Amino acid sequence: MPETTPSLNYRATSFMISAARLDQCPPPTAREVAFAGRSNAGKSSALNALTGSNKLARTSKTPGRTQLLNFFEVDEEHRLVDLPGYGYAKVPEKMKLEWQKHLGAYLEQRECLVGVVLLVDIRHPLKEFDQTMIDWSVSSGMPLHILLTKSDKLKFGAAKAAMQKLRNQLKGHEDLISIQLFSSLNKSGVDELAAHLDTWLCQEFEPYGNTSPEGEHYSE
Ligand SMILES: Nc1nc2c(ncn2[C@@H]2O[C@H](COP(=O)(O)OP(=O)(O)OP(=O)(O)O)[C@@H](O)[C@H]2O)c(=O)[nH]1
Ligand SMILES: [Mg+2]
Repeated sequence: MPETTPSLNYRATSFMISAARLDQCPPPTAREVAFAGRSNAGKSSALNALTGSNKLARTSKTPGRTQLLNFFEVDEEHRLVDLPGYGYAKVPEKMKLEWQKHLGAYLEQRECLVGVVLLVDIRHPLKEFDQTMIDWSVSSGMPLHILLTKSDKLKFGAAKAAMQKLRNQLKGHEDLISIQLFSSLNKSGVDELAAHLDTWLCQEFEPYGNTSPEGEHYSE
């Protein structure tokens, strides 16, 4: 981390509000980083590990637990957002489409969003949703930080190899997309994540302007 980057106290994070739609999100008066990923990838657990709480964000063995956009305030000027998990098979199709619509609207229209943490279970790398997020990051210029979660499920060598393989797949996008190992269970990778968030959240504010993950401009 550059010496000039201030560090935020993620342990002071508190829950703000849940939103089902973009128009229910809090006013865009603070810089925001969103945590995205397939259902059950470990988004809520990672937020809890980062903030040193075991109940700030609700986690569950039942995929699809987080169905709303949950906003957390690190301080008045910095927020974290737990996004609904993508791809939970048992959710009715109509509900899935609703989620995708709201998720897409948030990602493409939220002007205070400065980066997205994409959580990927290290044992199931780059499913369709992950690839869509990567393509969107590249086409829109939105920085992406990939957490290979549940790294405790693999031996260290295998986890490193999985990270290297992903690095090779994303070669050429190093300026925009970074990758690290992460485990909420044994808290490994938490400091690296915090340092990365600091560089995003504490940078000069440049409003983000906007294409959807599908690369299309949003219109209502
Ligand atoms: N072993 C291990 N299990 C984890 C880790 N992170 C999360 N889990 C488990 O994975 C399951 C899902 O975790 P959540 O944090 O609720 O996942 P999520 O991405 O928020 O899921 P949705 O809200 O459904 O999208 C829970 O049973 C967690 O205990 C990890 O680093 N290691
Ligand atoms: Mg969750």
